[in-house]
Amino acid sequence: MKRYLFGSLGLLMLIVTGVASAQSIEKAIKYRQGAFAVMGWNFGAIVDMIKGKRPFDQEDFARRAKIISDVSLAPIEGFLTESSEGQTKSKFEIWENFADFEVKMKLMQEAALNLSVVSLSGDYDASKRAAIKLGKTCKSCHDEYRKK
Ligand code: ASC
Repeated sequence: MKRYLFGSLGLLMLIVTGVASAQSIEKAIKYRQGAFAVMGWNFGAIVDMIKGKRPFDQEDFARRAKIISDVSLAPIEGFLTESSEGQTKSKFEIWENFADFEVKMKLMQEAALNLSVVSLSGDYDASKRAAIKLGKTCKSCHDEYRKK
């Protein structure tokens, strides 16, 4: 009877821990996706400005670039545990090549900071170049580590 009771308790604890870690993985996925959504929202507006689909407004451009730069520091934390299952486009390869993933994330952060600084100058051409550079760092990670 005792053995049965402790056996069941152990199983229950395993299930509870399993559900808890599944919940924290789900939260981590939502956290990084939220950060990318903020970055994508603002970069989309910046891309529209450099494509002439929206008037170039230096102040608005710089404000958005600063948001992207600040938020670019966030998503890496959402990748700390292996989480390529579930509602995510993240490939398992991220965790197989985590050092490379971190380097790519850093290059993106640097390009975002550069865009933020350059956009303060009001130099449209330099801002455009900096935005294209940032877009390339987004793409290099997506090509390798994001499911289609
Ligand atoms: C965006 C966005 C991305 C990047 C990428 C750049 O606006 O949402 O993921 O730019 O398309 O290559």
